[in-house]
Amino acid sequence: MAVIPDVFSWQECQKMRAAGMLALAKIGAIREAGYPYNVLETVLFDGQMFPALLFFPALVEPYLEQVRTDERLVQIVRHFLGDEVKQLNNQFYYRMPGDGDTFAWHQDTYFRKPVEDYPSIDENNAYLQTIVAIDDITEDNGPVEYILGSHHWGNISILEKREAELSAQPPGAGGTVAKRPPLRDFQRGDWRGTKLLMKAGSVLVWSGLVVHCSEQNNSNRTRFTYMNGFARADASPKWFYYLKGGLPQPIEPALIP
Ligand SMILES: O=C(O)CCC(=O)C(=O)O
Repeated sequence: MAVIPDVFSWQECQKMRAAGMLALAKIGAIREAGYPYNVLETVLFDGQMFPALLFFPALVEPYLEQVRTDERLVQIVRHFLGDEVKQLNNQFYYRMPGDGDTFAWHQDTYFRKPVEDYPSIDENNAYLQTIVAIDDITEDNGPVEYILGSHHWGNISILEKREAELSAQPPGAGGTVAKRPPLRDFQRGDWRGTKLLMKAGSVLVWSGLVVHCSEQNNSNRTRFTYMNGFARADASPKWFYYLKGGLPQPIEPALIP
C-alpha cells in the first residue's frame, strides 16, 4: 500500500464531506437509482445507532461522482491496473467520534464471492482499494493498520475462519448482548501492523490481499473517508467498467452483481 499526499485540496475535501452528509438523506434515491443491496450500514454503540458506511453515494451526489471520475484518481488507478478496469465498490465512511466502530483484521478479497466470478483476482493481485482522506488520519482517530508484505500470503481466509469459530459456539454464548459481526469484532491477537497516518486530501491505496484492520476513533473529530475499489476487467467480468480504453465510465447499477 502507499499514501499519495496532496492529491485533493482542503476545499475539495470539504465538498466531499458535505456531499457525504447530504447523501445520508438520499438512501431511498440510491435504491431507486438501482443499487440492489442494503445502502446504509449503522453501528450500535452505547445504545445509539451511528451511520458507519454508505454504499454507492456517487449515484446521488454529483460531487462524489466528479471525484470518482477525476483525472487524478483515474491516473492512480491506471498506474496499477491498466486501461481496462471494473469498479467494485463506492463507499463513504463516517467513523464518527464515539461511534465505537472497528474493522477486524481482514483482506478485502473476502468480499468478492463467489470466487468463480473473480477469475485469478488473488493470483494476479488484481484488486486495488483506494480511499481519499477527507479528514487528517491520525494515531488517535482509527487509522487503517496494515501487515506489511501480507499481500504475498495469498488469500488466507481470516474472516471465514472467524465466522466458523463463532458458528461453532453454542447458542447463547456471549450472553444477551448482540454479538458484533466478525468484520466489526476487532481483536488484536498476535498481529502488530503499521498505521498509515496522512493529511486530508491524500489518497491511500492498497492491495485487496493486504491484511489490515482499524481500531475505534478515539479522537473528538470525524474520520471521514471516500472509498473507491477497482479490479482488472479480466478479474471481475460481471461488474461495470470504470475505465474502458483508459477512459472513465458511468456507474451501471444493473451490473452490480
Ligand atoms: O476505513 C477503515 O477504517 C477500514 C475500512 C476497511 O478496512 C475496509 O473497508 O476494507
